[in-house]
Amino acid sequence: MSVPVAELTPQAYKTEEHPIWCPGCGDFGVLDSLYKSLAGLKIDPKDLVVISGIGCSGRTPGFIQSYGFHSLHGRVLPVALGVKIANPALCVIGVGGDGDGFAIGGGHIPHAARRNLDMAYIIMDNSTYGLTKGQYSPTSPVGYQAGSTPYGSIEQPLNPVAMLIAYGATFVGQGYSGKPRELAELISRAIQHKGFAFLNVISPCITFNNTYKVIPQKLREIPNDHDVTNRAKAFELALHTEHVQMGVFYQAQLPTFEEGVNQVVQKAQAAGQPRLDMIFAEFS
Ligand SMILES: Cc1ncc(C[n+]2csc(CCOP(=O)(O)OP(=O)(O)O)c2C)c(N)n1
Ligand code: SF4
Repeated sequence: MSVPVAELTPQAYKTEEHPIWCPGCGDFGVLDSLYKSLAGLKIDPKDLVVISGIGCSGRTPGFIQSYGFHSLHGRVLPVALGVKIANPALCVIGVGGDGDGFAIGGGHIPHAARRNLDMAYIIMDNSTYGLTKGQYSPTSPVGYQAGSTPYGSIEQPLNPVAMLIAYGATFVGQGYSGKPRELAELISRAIQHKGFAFLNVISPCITFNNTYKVIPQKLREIPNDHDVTNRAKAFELALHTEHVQMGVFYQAQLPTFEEGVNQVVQKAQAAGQPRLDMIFAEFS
């Protein structure tokens, strides 16, 4: 059932389920920003699907009044692709951790990005595997100490923003859970973007990787004069990892995957190809 527009306040997107995250977890800030952004855009819960993988951040769909899919570890994007192709009118938002997205799910990101599926994908990046007690993740810094790396991680962290620009995402941004007003604005821009919108959100894990003292000193707004249509400049900016740069690095307009699929269907129908349901009917 549709919700009247006037009733779409941030509160309206809350479910009866209360987040069981540790008090102080950055994911609260991301969730709060999401509520604000959904209310600002007046997205009817019946038109919204929130899809996650597995992890602390993967619990998010349970806290948002919408359709939701808490899928398998690393499988946000294949599920999102199926949902969006089946019903392109839906607003599709993917959420998950840096481990979910860049470790086990890493193979899906380049393809969702280059296909330009029209969805927003939000990584809650705490540089650790929160749910499984703090093992190092693909974005953990060199020297990160935890149960699985007692002498410190020896691996260079990957750079999510630079990767997504290189993969061909048509919207790439970064935010911080501790700046919920700015983050809500970024999320709104990502949702409104027609195409694959990626947001890397630094979201500290207070229990296993407490970066609350470090991150605020590293925050920088992307300068107003940055040209978001210049891909080379966006990539250059993304390489300055000494700072956590907040804002939109890159944005471009390209045909979406759903538009392409629709054109293929029309061409096949014009060529007299049978529809899938007709083929299935032959075997029933
Ligand atoms: C196939 C599979 N392998 C491993 C796991 C165990 N596992 C669950 S969540 C997780 C990592 C969580 O880290 P992240 O994605 O960064 O999310 P966070 O908990 O930090 O939000 C792992 C390894 C699993 N559930 N399924
Ligand atoms: S373990 Fe870390 S990521 Fe998980 S709920 Fe607690 S603070 Fe958040």
